[in-house]
This record gives sequence, structure tokens and C-alpha cells, in this order.
Amino acid sequence: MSKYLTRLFQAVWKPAVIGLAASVSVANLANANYLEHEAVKPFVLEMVEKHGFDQQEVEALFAQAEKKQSILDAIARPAEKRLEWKGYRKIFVTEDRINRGKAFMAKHAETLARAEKEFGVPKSIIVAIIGVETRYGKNRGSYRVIDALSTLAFDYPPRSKFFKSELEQMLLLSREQTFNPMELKGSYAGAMGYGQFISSSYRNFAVDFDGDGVADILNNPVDAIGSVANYFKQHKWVEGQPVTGLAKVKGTDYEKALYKSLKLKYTLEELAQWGIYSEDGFELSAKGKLLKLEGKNGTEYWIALHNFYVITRYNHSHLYAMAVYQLSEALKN
Ligand SMILES: [Ca+2]
Repeated sequence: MSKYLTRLFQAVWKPAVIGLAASVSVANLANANYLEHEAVKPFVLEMVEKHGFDQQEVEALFAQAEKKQSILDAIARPAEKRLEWKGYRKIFVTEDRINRGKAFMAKHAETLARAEKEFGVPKSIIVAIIGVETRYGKNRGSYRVIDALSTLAFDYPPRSKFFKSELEQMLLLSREQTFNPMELKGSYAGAMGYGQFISSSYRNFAVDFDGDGVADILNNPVDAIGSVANYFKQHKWVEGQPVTGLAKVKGTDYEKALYKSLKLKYTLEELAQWGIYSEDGFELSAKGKLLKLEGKNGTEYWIALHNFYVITRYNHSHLYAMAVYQLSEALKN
């Protein structure tokens, strides 16, 4: 542990002891902190053994971490599961978001051109991601990341394994970047900064794009732009390839091509044999997935291609990827 971080942890730790003592005297201050939670002790010991963290320092963090019911409510009903395409689109592909996106694009034109060249990812896609995630940095999240990750790691069994891992990643990230873990803010799922990177993504994909020696995706839009572009490059975005296009369907065989997974299972040639066509001139040897969306004017069919799948690596939802795509198209005009 760096001296700097030790100092930060200590600064946190001292008041925490007072807080903990106080909470003992107030009967049933339930969930005021996570130190008493049965799953926390083994987690703390694991961090000590595996990564050499100081036990008291990590315990001090959990003494201040709080369970938030609003986080449990939010994860149980995300927009991606609640809404049809028409409702989802109305949130993310709006005049306001398009106009703000164009302003963001103009402001960061030089950085975006550099990112597009270096990573091979269109600036319209980079900006659309930042637009959908945080309205171009405006809503970066107001939950303490320690509260979000503790609540989901220790009180949300369906995703416990994933969020424990993210909690571990957050501690490592804080040590590496000399962040005070108590001060990190983000979404209800612990995603941070302009592009809402979770801790593991921060560690794996964030880049220092303005050359000041720090990869700061929390407050620095230049680093955020480079990092989103790098994320797409690392998830195999193919430069110059289309994302998706409207499709037409004939007969009833097309229903065979509807399945839940986001993976592309069939070639466009196979889809054509089932009566699914595109007029966009896509390569028939390419793989695609038929999407059936409930839009404002009824059912829409789309063929999603490889780069659409890459967008779903950012958020595992076809509604999300379609919103990013349509916003990116609107930003081009
Ligand atoms: Ca930087």
C-alpha cells in the first residue's frame, strides 16, 4: 500500500471508530454500516491475504458503508427490462440529447478526431455512449461507490459474486490511483465518470488521453473519450463496418431466428432463407441477428451486425445498443 493511500485510509479510519462506537450505543441502527454483516469479515480477510491490504483500514471502510434500499429497488427494475423500445427510445433519443451531443462534439472536436484515428471507433459512437450514460458528463451518479458495491455484493444474492469482484476491483483501483474509496461517486451499480466504467473496466480499459500521467475518466472528458474508444477497440469494434439496419420479414419461418441471446448465430444468407431481408446491401456471408422491437408505429424488425454486438459489450441490452446507434446517427447530421 502506498504511503499516500495509507494516509487516506487512516484519515477515514479514525472517525469511523467513533462512528462505530456511537452506533453500538444507539439500539438497532440497522444497516448503518457493513462491518457487522456476516459476509463482510471473510471478504476483508480475503483482501488482506490476497492483496496485502491492512485489515483495520479495510474494516474502517465497511464501518462507513451503508446499505441503500434505493439501490436494491433500482437493480430489480432497470429500464432495459421494464420498457419496450418505444418507451426506451423516448428517454435516450431526444432532441435535447441530440443537441447537447452536437455541442459536446463541437467542444471536443480535436480530441474526438484523435480518438477516432487512434482507436478506429467513430466519434459519433463515442459521443453517443457518453450521452446515453451520463448526458455528456452531466449525471455521473450520486451514490457512494462503496455503498453501491457493498449493498449489491452483500445484500443482492443474484449478483453477489459479480459485485464482490467489483468491490475487490474498486479497492485495487483506489490503491493504484490513490483515490479515497469513501469519496468515489457513481451509479447505483457503482459505475463511474463520463462513460460510467465499473471498477474492473476502469482498471482494464481507461487510458490517459491528454498525457498528464493520470487516466482520469471521472472528471476529465479527454481521458473519458479516449477510454470509451479504447473500450470499443478492445471489444473488437471493426472500423468502417455497419452496425444495424431495418429488415423486412416474409412468411412465418423468420420466427426461428428470434432468440434471447445477444450473440449472432446465423449468416445473413441463412436469415434470407427464412424470409428475412435487408435492403442495405450487407454482405450475405456476415453474421447477423434478427431484432423484433415494439416501436412507436408498431413492430419493427432490424438486423444487428457485429458492431451492434460490440455495443452490447458496454451494456448487455439490445435496447441499449439500438439507442446508442440511433443517437449516434442523429449526431452525424
Ligand atoms: Ca489524463
